[in-house]
Amino acid sequence: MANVRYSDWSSDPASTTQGSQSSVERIVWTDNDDDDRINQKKSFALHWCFRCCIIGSLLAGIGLAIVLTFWLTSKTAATETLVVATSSFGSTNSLAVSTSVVTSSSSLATVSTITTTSSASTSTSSTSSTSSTSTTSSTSTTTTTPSCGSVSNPPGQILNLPSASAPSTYTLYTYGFMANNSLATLSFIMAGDSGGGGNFHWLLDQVSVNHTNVNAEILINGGFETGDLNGWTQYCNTNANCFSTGFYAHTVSSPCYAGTYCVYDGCRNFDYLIQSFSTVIGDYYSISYYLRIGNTGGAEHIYVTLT
Ligand SMILES: [Ca+2]
Repeated sequence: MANVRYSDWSSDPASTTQGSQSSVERIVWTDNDDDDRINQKKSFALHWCFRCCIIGSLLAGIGLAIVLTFWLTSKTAATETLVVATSSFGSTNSLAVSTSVVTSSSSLATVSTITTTSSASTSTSSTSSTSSTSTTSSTSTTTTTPSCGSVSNPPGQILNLPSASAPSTYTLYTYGFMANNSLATLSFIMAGDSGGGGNFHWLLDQVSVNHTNVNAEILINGGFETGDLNGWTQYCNTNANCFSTGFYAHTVSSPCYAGTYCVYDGCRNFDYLIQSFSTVIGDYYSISYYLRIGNTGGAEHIYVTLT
């Protein structure tokens, strides 16, 4: 059986046997080499498939990690914005704005909008506080309305001058004092023509109160240059008390001591021209004024008082 099988390959049994054996061995070796190559190729392919799977899995994992990181980061930032906006304002409007931040990806632009709202509310509060502090000083002045008609020895006289002693040209009168109150009142109480014609009258100009500690004039319209009695208060300046319109104290333009205007008073009875002013207790003040009568021979009388 063995010779038949080997005769197919050689006529010399011996050599054939030996040669057949080497051929078989070669065939076996050839088959083994093919198998080895196939196995090597298979293992090589499997090796690379395995490596590709690992690399692909790693890349997919990295990509997934990056996507998850971005997603979680944007969600955290939006949540933080919501918390900040709600705690700062606590109003319904702010809550609506911050909710849109969560659904929107552009959280930075929305944050700037919230900042603008905050500054607006701050300026509103500062405006209201400013207006609340604007109402402060108001000085209450207590004045007593004098009785009209005849006047005799009023309090606080610094001048008591009947017509017999009155100058017919402008004469300077002065009076100095130290303040013992925070308010003082200078009054000119004048009576003119007792007959009511206004022929006999007083002329008054350049009234001044100087705060000598600071050398400052504190009277308003002491020279009457406004052309009226602005800054002064009048009493008893009525037709019934002064006989007729135009006889109680009012400004005229001639004859004046200085400037354009001065005061004329020809009231039949006494009328009052008063100005109050603030004083510093313990400080010194100097009162001065120019005075004369219009015509001699009448029954004029004037009291100047400081109260
Ligand atoms: Ca004047």
